[in-house]
Amino acid sequence: MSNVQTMTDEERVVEALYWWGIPTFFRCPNKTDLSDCEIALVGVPHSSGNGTTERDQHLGPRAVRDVSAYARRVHNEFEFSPLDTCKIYDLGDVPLPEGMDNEKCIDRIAAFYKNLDSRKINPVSVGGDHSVTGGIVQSIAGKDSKITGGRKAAFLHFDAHTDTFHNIEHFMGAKRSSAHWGSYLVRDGHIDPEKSVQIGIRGHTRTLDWLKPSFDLGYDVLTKAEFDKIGLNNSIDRINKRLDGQPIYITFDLDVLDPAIAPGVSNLEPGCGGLSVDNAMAILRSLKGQNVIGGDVVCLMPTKDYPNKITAQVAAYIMFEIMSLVAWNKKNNK
Ligand SMILES: [Mn+2]
Repeated sequence: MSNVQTMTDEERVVEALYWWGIPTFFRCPNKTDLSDCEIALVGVPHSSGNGTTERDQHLGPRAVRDVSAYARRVHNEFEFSPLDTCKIYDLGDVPLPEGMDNEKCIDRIAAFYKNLDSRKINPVSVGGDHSVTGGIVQSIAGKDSKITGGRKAAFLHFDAHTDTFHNIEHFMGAKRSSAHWGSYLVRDGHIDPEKSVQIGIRGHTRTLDWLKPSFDLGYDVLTKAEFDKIGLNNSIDRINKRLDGQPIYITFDLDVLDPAIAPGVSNLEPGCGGLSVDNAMAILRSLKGQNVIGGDVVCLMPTKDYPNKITAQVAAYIMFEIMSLVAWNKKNNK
């Protein structure tokens, strides 16, 4: 039931009830046949890449499926429906039978997305901890990628944290961990840091040189403090100049948002305010028309969410924005 134009009145009524029916992302058909799929919605229920938190991030995809059933279907600002514009399916979750072995899980994730890349199906995913981005992007960007045509991708990386550790070998045993992906994807040739921006970085850190690994790699780091200083419009200009014309992958750690609106995340930074939803949405929407190839929303912690599931709901709407950018790109930039 994906086309609002052809629904019966009865279908329209029950569809607006989030608890009605079998939960898939945005009520998209759950398919395993990829033959006509253009955009894949994928759950990556993975937690063992982030050793410092309770490991409940694997519950993220299920939580977003639950609430996304009543999420909006049209993009009012773009004046279109991504769900009626592209063939968008919920492909289910990446199977991760060795769940507590991070390295094996990253290999499983990479294999799953390599299959999508070989068919040029653009993925929009929900984690899972942030290590999932490493598994995804190593398969869809860089010299062997069909989706980027062999090019490196540019990151628009929303986060309170840089995730560019390379001065320590592992993170509580996980090597390609939630703290390492931003580094090894650059070193392995999948991401061009000179065209990428990390936005919203903040927190009470342990050292004064906390941004150095990102700068050493070549990223532009637009901290939350700097964002506040230069303002939304200047930030959007800076991001768009940097990313213009690149194959763009959006990775969105929910902890970039203020804890008041996204309390159910794995690594809270409550000591200083995060981005507002409006500012995050405005930055995302500024990429309309750019070559957005996919994205992910990560670090949702449903067991720490409020009973009204506010963080899961915010996650669903961020996912909808990314899906809309990819759908717009597919239809208008051929
Ligand atoms: Mn983070």
